Amino acid sequence: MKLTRIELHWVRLPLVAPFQTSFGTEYDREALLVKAVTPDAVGWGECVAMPQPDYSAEYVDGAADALVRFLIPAVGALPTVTAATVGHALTTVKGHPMAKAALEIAILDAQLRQAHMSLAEYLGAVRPAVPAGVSVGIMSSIAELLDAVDGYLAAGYQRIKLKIQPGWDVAPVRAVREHVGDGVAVQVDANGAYTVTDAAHLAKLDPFDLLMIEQPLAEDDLRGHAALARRLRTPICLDESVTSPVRAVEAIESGAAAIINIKPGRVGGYLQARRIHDVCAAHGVPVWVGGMVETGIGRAANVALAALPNFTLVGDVSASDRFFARDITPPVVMRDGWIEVPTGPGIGVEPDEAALKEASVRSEGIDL
Ligand code: NPQ
Ligand code: MG
Repeated sequence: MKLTRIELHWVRLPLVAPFQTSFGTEYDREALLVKAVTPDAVGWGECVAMPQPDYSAEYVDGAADALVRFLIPAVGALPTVTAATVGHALTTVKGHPMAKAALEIAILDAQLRQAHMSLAEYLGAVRPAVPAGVSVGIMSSIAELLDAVDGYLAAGYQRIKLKIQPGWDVAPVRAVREHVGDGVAVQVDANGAYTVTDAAHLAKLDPFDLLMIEQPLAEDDLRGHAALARRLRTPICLDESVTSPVRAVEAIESGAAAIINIKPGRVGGYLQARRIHDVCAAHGVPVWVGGMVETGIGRAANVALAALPNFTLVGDVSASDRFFARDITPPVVMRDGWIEVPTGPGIGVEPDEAALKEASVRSEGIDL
């Protein structure tokens, strides 16, 4: 395949409600879309970096700069390109996994459209639909939280994830567990807001039968997570800490993680995400697909990934309307708590011209 042009599209979509986590409150989603053009097909990818380096070191304009100055020229220099060789061509550029992931999936989407194959089939999907889970932000009161949880359960979500931080943890979790009863799957995510000295406090979450506590400590603190795991009954899941297959094995073997959240952007792409899925399977560690408030482009691709065999836990795989009144693609929808795996070529969706135009902030094209 010959790449002839790459386009970057900056978009901004208003959120249906503010989304607060331990690192901040978001009112809209500013995202970066990558379009790969070949003589026979075009493909789309989404860079999941946020406007500021709050979740990880990457941020939208930094990712765009890395793409324009280093990543796009590196793949543009290849005489011919397939998705399976993109990762290797980009190894000389350190870091920037979200930027790399977006470029790789745009190229893979174009390649699969040309081959009339779905991303799900390419990756090795084994189920036609995946269960939908939802991430619930930090609220200003417990009453407001219980209302939000009720709404998501009524909509059909099969698992609730509560965002926590110091000052918003034991009381809201207790309130939700008492409100929903024993039968509902609940887990929490701290986005690294605690330190290992909070172990005794976090152990107070143990009575509430949580599926897991996600990323309680800092990204680089595997040793701390392993120490914390020895103090908690609630299993620890790592998100931000797991940046590669090697890191996944370290997390598992050190006792830092019993479960792993896989986000293709955080680990440098869907192919690397599959490798982490595979090493976790080999270690008997279950995984689930995380979410980064993706538009329909990234969301559809995540649904395909979630259909692989070792994605046995419910992911942050929600319908488009969890976040957006109007998505830039035909919306990802949930029916009876399930989301169908796209079967069309590539990621199975493309931007709606009018919706993309409405959300557009600016665009840039690079001819190769
Ligand atoms: C997580 N995601 O698992 C994150 C992080 C996160 C769905 O909880 C705008 C863009 C807001 C990306 C908030 C979920 C976000 C974001 C949180 C990502 O850690
Ligand atoms: Mg997380």
